[in-house]
Amino acid sequence: MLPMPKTLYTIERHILDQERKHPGATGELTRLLYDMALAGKIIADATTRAGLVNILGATESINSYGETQKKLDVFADDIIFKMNDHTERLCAMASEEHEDLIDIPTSFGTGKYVLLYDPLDGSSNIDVNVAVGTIFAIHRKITHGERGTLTDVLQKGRSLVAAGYMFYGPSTMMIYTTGQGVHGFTLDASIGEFILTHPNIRIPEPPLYYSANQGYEKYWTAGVRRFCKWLQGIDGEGHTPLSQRYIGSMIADFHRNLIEGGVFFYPGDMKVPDKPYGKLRLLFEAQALAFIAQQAGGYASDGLGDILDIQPHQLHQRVPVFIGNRAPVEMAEQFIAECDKDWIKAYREYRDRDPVLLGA
Ligand code: AMP
Ligand code: P6P
Repeated sequence: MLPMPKTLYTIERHILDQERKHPGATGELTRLLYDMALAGKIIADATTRAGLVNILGATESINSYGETQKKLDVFADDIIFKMNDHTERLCAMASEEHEDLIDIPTSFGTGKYVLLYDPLDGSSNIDVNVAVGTIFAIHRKITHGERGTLTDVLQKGRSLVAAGYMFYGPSTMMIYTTGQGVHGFTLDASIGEFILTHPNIRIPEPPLYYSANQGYEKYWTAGVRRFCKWLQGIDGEGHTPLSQRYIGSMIADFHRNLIEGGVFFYPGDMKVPDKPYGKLRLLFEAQALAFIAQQAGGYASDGLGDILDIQPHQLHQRVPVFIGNRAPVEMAEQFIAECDKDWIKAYREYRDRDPVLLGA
């Protein structure tokens, strides 16, 4: 039994204390956040036991990106759906693992929120026991029908009500924001509670790390290559190099830079000229982490501007990501503006398309 923590301030109490700042609140958002914490506990338990109960490995199914679905991400996706499909707090859901909008079953009523989630980000690392995570974002319903539509989902990150992630690492953590700062909780499995361990997280200065897959450097644009050299103190005024750390699980890489100071980037490139947008997903990964970074005093950019200001045009839209301390992210924007005119033109044509509201 671990020694009793000095303050037994659970995530449920923290969420409830935040609600008290909103006198007209009905408690719906509070209970939605509770449900996400519970889903995190269930997924954490399955993740730690995955190797024992043979839910490691891949299913036969392929997700909407053509990626083989790992059994654990199917399990995680199912847990989050079943946690939320009947609560009458949501008008729709959207998951990285589902091609289309997920409707609330007609047997249940609907509510005023939309939940977007990546049930198990970094799942390609599961079989090698590397930390993975769940990412979620919550928007308010903005259409007037009873059921949610794509219009309710394709909202700018600037409109988010809440966002967070569960991090299944040596400890299981849940980090979330509702626009009142960023707060981190560590699961005490002996009592089954997330305990406040990281109140009011602020990204420390100066940045110490950079995280990027330099195996792709040959495909990077000139501006991104110069940015990476700048981070190493090679290009520019030769400042102290940042240490390179790359796990290949975005939550793990992002979390280190949130706590220690640093920048993560997964840029767009010109390897495939009509796909200049990189790999990461705007609605299921980038918006939530951009909201968290902003609330922690950092910044997230697609290389041109704030990710929170991007108007999504499709559910599975991709986005280049530079996220962490504001100064290095702004340096990336500067190098790209100076060196990457062709890429900028190609990416803008993709990013600034009109929203596809089929099924709206
Ligand atoms: P509700 O009717 O309980 O869903 O809350 C209405 C609004 O009050 C929400 O959309 C938030 O803007 C705010 N709010 C309610 N509960 C919380 C909470 N636990 N943390 C932060 N904001 C909250
Ligand atoms: P690469 C995991 O598959 C993921 O979506 C993110 O968690 C991670 O940052 C990225 O892909 C890793 O991609 O191309 O470096 O293996």
